[in-house]
Amino acid sequence: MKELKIVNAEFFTSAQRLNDSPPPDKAEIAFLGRSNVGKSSLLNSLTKRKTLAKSSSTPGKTQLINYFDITFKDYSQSAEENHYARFVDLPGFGYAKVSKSLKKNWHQNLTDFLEQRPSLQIFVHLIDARHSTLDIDKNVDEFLNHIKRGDQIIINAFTKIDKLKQTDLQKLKREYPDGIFISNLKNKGISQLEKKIAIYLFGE
Ligand SMILES: Nc1nc2c(ncn2[C@@H]2O[C@H](COP(=O)(O)OP(=O)(O)OP(=O)(O)O)[C@@H](O)[C@H]2O)c(=O)[nH]1
Ligand SMILES: [Mg+2]
Repeated sequence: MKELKIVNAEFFTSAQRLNDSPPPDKAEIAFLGRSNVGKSSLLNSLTKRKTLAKSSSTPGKTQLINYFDITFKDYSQSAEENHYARFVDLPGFGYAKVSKSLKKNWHQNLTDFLEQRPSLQIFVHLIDARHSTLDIDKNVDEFLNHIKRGDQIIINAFTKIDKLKQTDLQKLKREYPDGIFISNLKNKGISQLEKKIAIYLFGE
């Protein structure tokens, strides 16, 4: 049984769209979801680097496709083998304070990227645990299930569970038995997500 942990994370590069993205030469994990849901914060939690991805209480903080090089170390082996992947922090869906044409442009860039990037292996769809039934998230889920290739998986990550009552959290967990339940504030669900990503990419 492998014991994979993230041991290093570095900013690699930013892109505006698929066309100016770096060569797809590593397995990639995309973090997507509504603006302000906690995508950049989750990336920082996973990598234990508080300021690696820029997070902000103002929605619309992440405006580019940001690539981060991630190193996993396998502690189960005496040789301590390394594995490599790339995290992709994406702009949020549904950010209202930009012009209509810019919004349309972003949307096109995002959907093209999600649909056509050959190296994408995992979609981590972040959903605010307090608002788990919004139309926009249903649309994202439908879209992802529609475009998903055989070699890809979708992980539903419910964020900000520290703001949820225990009874509501238990209900949500029953509703989504395969979900991951995250608090970046309280460091909950992070190692579970790390493990799920590592097992999918590099095996048990
Ligand atoms: N209470 C609580 N707040 C959180 C959590 N995760 C993120 N936040 C806060 O939510 C706000 C948005 O976080 P970001 O990580 O910037 O969200 P984002 O999804 O990257 O946002 P955009 O880049 O604008 O799309 C920040 O003020 C964070 O501190 C969490 O688990 N619990
Ligand atoms: Mg962000």
